[in-house]
Amino acid sequence: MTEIFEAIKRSAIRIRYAIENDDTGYSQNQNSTGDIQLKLDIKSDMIIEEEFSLVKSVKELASEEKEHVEELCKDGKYLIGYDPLDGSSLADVNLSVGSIFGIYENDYSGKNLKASVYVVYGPRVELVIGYENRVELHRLNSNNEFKFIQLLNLNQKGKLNSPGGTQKHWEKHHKEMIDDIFADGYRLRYSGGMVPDLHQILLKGGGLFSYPATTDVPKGKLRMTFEVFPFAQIYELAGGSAIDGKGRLLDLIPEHIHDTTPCFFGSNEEIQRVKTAYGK
Ligand code: AHM
Ligand code: MG
Repeated sequence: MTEIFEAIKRSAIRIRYAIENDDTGYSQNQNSTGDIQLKLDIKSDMIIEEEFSLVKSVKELASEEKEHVEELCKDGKYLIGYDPLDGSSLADVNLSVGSIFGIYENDYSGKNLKASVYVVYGPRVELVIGYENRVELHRLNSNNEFKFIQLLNLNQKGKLNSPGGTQKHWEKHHKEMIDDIFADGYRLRYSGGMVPDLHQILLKGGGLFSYPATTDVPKGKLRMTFEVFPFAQIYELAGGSAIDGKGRLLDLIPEHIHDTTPCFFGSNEEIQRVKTAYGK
């Protein structure tokens, strides 16, 4: 596992350089979700593939930017599901973006997720690892080395609310729940990038991030393999919860690597509110 974390760190340093120096415009290509890819999406994907191709324990890659899985080392043990540059359309307005990695064994189901990592490219570059029983925060220093900073844990209840999805398409029970949360004094924090939004909630001790099913997108927007499962594991290991409205996100099994799901990540009190609202 250490050599996988090291490959992610090397990728992150190269991606950071590309974000700072490359063109933030669109390419001519579409990804399998139908999004037009940015040149930075393609470059970040290529960097990650290059770095993982040096790691013998990596059997296969599944990328948000690739239609099909890609076999690397046939005797490898791990499958990596990753989003090379999540929130990439925020790079041209200089907001934070991120990379997300799930390290799986056998298949891309939540229960076979062994470790999760994300990187936030913001004013500073930070890397969070969820592995075994803990969540670690690392930060890139001026020598281009990631240094361990601290363990991360969520409080039982937080103060921040990040409600995703187009509001005019929210279901009635979802809107009522979000209104209730704000009526209790929670503050709005939503940048449009799940990496910085979930990172903020994690570092500030708690709150709720939601990307629900909506009338226009009934299965939600965020993808299980590359985005949802890694954050679900990190939130659970930090002492919080992650559900789809009914049950635990990590109990889901995608039929296809690009499958999406409604998702809620947060500290336990806020997730209890979601269960109550969705149980109605
Ligand atoms: P992307 O993988 O195409 O960048 O999309 C994922 C992003 C998440 O980071 C973010 O939470 C969500 O899309 C925002 O969607 P919306 O613009 O609907 O709020
Ligand atoms: Mg994404």
